[in-house]
Amino acid sequence: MRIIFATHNKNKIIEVRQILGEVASDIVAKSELGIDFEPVETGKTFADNAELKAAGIRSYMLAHGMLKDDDIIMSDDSGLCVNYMFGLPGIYSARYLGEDTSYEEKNARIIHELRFAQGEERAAHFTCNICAVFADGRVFHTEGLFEGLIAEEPKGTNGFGYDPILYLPEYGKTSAELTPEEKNSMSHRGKALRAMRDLLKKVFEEDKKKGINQAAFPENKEDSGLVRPFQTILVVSDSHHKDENLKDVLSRLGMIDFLVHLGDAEGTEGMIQQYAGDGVKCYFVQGNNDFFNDLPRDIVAEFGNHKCFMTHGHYYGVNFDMTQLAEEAKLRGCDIAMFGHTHKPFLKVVNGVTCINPGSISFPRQIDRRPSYMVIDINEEGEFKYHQVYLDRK
Ligand code: ITT
Repeated sequence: MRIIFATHNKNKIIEVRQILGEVASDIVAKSELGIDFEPVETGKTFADNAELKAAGIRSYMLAHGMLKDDDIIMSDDSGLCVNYMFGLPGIYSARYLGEDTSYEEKNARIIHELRFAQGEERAAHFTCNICAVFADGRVFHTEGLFEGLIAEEPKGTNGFGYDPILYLPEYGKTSAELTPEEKNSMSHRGKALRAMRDLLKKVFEEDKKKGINQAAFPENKEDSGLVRPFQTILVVSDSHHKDENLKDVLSRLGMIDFLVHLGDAEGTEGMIQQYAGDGVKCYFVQGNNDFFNDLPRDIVAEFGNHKCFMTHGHYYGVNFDMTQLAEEAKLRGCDIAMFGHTHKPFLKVVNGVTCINPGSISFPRQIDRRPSYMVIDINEEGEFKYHQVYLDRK
């Protein structure tokens, strides 16, 4: 089993090896595998960002044929949260006052911001969230805190970043005055890593009991007997800012070439693109709930032998029937019309145009209320094979 840790920070890798060495013999930094892909941290929490990094690297490895069946991609996101500053700099710790500003300046500014704060008002903590994404798509998180007070002045030269200003009253020292061993034994990252070590031990034991073999992950297997289609399109719609199911589908589906989102992503298009991975061409159209963006109302694109008209559907009366939609598709020379909006799966040829709705991946409205999506396999001849898929949950 191999752990790939998504970091540039050499000190982190040393600490990770010390703590997770018990559960994994092979721990490498992503750069050691030559991965220079940098997922963008657009999340609103440490957990979001840690997961974006790990899931992004997993997608990259999958797309580049680098992912082994029993790999675990891990990343962390950490930062300093100052109560008096409403939790800032928090997830913006590295970017606080600008990425190129020195930590002398950042630390001096925080001390200045707290010039009227006394005693407990100076409370602050480092947070570290660690995310492990398994090759088979499972995701686990652990979190650790390292609490103290913002010092009156920076002290100490060990550590890095904000260490000189986190004062630990019970030791009478700042974090930068601790030895590396002392800091690791009580730090946020040390705690989160030890919690991850214990969690992984449990997961491996459970897997053993259930007979799950980490190496039984079929999507990479050349000899699995599965014939991979020439190209694959994942078609989804109406996620409405609730992306858990879509994330799950993306991580389990393995390699896809295109992702079509037929509207009402409600602002998470960037996250979805990251989850899909760099190599996946994503198409997003504007839904009736997509405000403040410049997504196109309709898209026409060719896949295989087909020309597809993609639209949300509210401009073409799809709640009533598909004739207007089919007419518009024909006018644009398309033989396939993809739409969303109704939250109900649909596949029917209407006036010579194949009209497709994958249903909603998050808020289904058909009778059984199961979230759904569609996978279209394209063979070497450019022919389509449609798979309407339902998730076994509400
Ligand atoms: P990677 O993202 O490449 O792993 P990074 O150093 O940017 O490296 P984080 O995003 O986890 O790591 O941390 C963001 C910032 O939070 C970091 O640049 C520091 O300013 C601060 N920080 C996190 N942990 C810290 C610690 O133990 N001591 C001091 N500052 C810390």
